[in-house]
Amino acid sequence: MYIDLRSDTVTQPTAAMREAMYQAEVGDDVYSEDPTINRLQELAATITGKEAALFVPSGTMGNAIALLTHAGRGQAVIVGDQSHIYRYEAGGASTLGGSPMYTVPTHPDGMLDLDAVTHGIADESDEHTAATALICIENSHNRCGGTVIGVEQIEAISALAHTHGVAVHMDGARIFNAATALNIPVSTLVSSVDSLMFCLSKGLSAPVGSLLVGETAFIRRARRVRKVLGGGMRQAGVLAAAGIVALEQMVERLAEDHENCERLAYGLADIPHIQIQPDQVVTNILLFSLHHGEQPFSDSEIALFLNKAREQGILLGRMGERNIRAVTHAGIEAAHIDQALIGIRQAIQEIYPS
Ligand code: TLP
Repeated sequence: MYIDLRSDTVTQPTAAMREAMYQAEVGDDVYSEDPTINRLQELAATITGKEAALFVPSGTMGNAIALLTHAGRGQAVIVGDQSHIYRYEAGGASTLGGSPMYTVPTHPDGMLDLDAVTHGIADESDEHTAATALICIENSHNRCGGTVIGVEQIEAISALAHTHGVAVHMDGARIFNAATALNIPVSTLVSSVDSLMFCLSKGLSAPVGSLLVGETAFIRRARRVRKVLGGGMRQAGVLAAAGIVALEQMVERLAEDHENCERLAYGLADIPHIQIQPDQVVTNILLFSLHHGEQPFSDSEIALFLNKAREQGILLGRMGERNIRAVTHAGIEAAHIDQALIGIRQAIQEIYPS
């Protein structure tokens, strides 16, 4: 059995989820007649403090629907240069929606550079530029290492956007991790954004599914875009049933994942050749890099390390040019972390015996 730290997407549905899926009452969701999906959507809207919600198959589709709904063809979207939307979603908004993406620098905590955003918002009167329709933010921030931005930072972006008649979408794939780290309700954290996508199938352990939330009129338009993308799923209440369990039973335990991630981070900081800032680790994701003296490990050395770690029973992933990512989640206990630390130390020792 591997200790799988590649992602929290590897989590398995719990026994309660499987039972709820088995028992789920279902209907045709394209007619809005699946009672379980309707219940999940109402629950999602309530928890996030938004008017309405839409169940979608994946986080990627949820973000694509949001961008296509907010920004029409030829209208621009401002995204962080480190954002999942820009880096890992195959250019959805531009490919499918004809919206150019303008990138702005991302600070180490995942916050967008506000000056760059201000300059990035197009001057309406200039016919050379595409009008800006949307700004996207991400919380927690994956590629920054699970970092979190707080209410005031989000409000600063929203205020700037709204002054210019621009909407704000939050990629909150792991918004419950962010809210847990800040110890505030999700609804408070997202109150100033126009739309939010969050995932059920990461730390919350559901097998499939994400939700897009926002105003009723926005969600009505988003339903049509979901249809265009083939995301109208008929009797998908079997999936929504697991999502309801995820929201009702799996949020509180996220704090354990954060503790385990911190434990891993401080343990890694003690291992030769590893560079990590353990005090920057606030949720369930950490990044570290490998160095030999002043020299960072080359690509092939990183690949060798990942193979050696695998031989030790530990699965890790790469993120960015030089970083290795570890993600904690349900099923990973403190004892697994201690075992992983021994294995990682051994893997490095095999490459550079001390
Ligand atoms: N992220 C995955 C990979 O794609 C990198 C992971 O293992 O972390 N937003 C954010 C911030 C995400 O981290 C992800 C998934 C998504 C959106 C997309 O969600 P899915 O995988 O459901 O399409």
